[in-house]
Amino acid sequence: MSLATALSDSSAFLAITSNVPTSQMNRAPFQEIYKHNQADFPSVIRPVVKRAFQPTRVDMLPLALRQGFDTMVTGRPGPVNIDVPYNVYQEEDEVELPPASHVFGQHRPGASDADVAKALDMLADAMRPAIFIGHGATLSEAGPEITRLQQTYGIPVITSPNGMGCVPADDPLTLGFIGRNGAYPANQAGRHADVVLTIGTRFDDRSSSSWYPGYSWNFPKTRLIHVDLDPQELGRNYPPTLGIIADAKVFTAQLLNALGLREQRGAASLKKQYSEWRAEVDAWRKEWEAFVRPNFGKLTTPLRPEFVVDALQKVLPDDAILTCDSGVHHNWFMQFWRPKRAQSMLNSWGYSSMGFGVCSVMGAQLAAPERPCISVCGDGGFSMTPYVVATAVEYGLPCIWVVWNNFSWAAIRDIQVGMFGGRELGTAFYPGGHYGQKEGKRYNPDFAAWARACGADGVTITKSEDLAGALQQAIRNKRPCVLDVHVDGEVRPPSTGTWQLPPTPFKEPAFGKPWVA
Ligand SMILES: Cc1ncc(C[n+]2csc(CCOP(=O)(O)OP(=O)(O)O)c2C)c(N)n1
Ligand SMILES: [Mg+2]
Repeated sequence: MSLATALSDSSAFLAITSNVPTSQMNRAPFQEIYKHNQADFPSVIRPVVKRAFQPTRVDMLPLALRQGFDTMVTGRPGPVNIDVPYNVYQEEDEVELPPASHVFGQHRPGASDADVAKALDMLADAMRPAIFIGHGATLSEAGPEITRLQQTYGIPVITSPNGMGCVPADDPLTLGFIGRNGAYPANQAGRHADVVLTIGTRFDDRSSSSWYPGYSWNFPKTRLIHVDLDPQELGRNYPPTLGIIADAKVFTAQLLNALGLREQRGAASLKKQYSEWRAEVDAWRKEWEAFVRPNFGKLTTPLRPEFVVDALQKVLPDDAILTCDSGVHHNWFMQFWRPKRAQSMLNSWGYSSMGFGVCSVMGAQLAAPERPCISVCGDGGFSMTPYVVATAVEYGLPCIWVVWNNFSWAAIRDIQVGMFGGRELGTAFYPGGHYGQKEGKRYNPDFAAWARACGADGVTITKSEDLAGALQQAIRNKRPCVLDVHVDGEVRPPSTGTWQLPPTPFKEPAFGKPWVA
């Protein structure tokens, strides 16, 4: 599961696994997978790693380690497995270490001059350009260059959740996420743009309204410049007008350079050329704000989702790291969270693995001991991996879990309710199961009591007024803490695009409507 998550989210992750002693291979000892090949664990995980290595002798280790590390970090990063038989850990040999890797810090391919010139021509011809950035932009640390492109030329930027934080959260040209759970101005800009420059994105179903024309995008009528380090991603879902295999940071710097030279040579200002478009985008942004903002301040029991997002936004310092789990709580954060720094909102995007947000907060805290690290996770996800609290206590990690407790697997319940005329089955938690449902009572373990049993702090929050103070106190305490926040599961995120699990029908957006170019 963690390897699949790492593969789909391009995480350099070395998994050292262990296998049976070589002398026992094919004898079916304890824990050997042997049906088709001896010690065959690498075959089990092959689909979810960039490469699996199985050094069966000590003298094979240096090369396997060197190749494993190189594979993990080169090109598009990803997980690598080194599977080590038990005896290899203990045996000795005279080995020759290969020379230091030539890979680190190098291999950042740029675009050809001809392609940079083509991209520049397309932007110069555009009246309604938009930039769409994803995880590739984050991993290559292209934020400063993309921000310069955004601000110098006045181009709106749409961000996938893993691209958020690369551009300034408070810039009016930072439009947020696109697709069903995106922000209205992002979908409007996506479907009305005449040229889209996309950097390190995949156009998956969630960031494209399941590819239905006019909901988020209008390719191929909209011309597309698609930049990615991974050739497999170019043209997967939309054929680009111009496809460029390059590192996000290197390419953006090349483009900035070319654009700067063009204006130095006396070309008309592109920022001015795009000014009408910016006014349109700004009007959409204001329309959206006027629609959503009133719900942010409502004091309710249980709490309204928007209130929770807003309270975290107000209380958490700019350097906080948020790790999100999978579920409807994540949809609310995709739509409304505005991370202030790159890599400060960590998501399981491609695989959407429940438990990721619950556990990854400890990794974040280990990597950034001085920064507040907060997991926003569902009651369902937290129930899958509650042992994390004990681990955090053991290692003295002051992580905070905001358990978004809506007493259900709400993401799944919402699909059922939407598709089956308001009915649900097995997706909300009641004392006595279905019989309890009739009485209207809800069930969940007492998560705050569990935290205290582990030696952490635990607070239950049922009133809006109590959330900000409890969160501030938890940050001050610098101790692991669970805030069990009771959130209203009947308030659903307003869709601004669409999404479909074929063959079930898709829904029209709750706010705004499609526009086919
Ligand atoms: C490991 C895993 N199992 C199942 C799913 C499918 N799934 C996605 S969201 C969800 C429900 C999540 O419930 P909860 O954690 O309470 O979050 P909520 O949607 O209520 O905010 C499920 C079962 C998944 N993404 N990952
Ligand atoms: Mg839930």
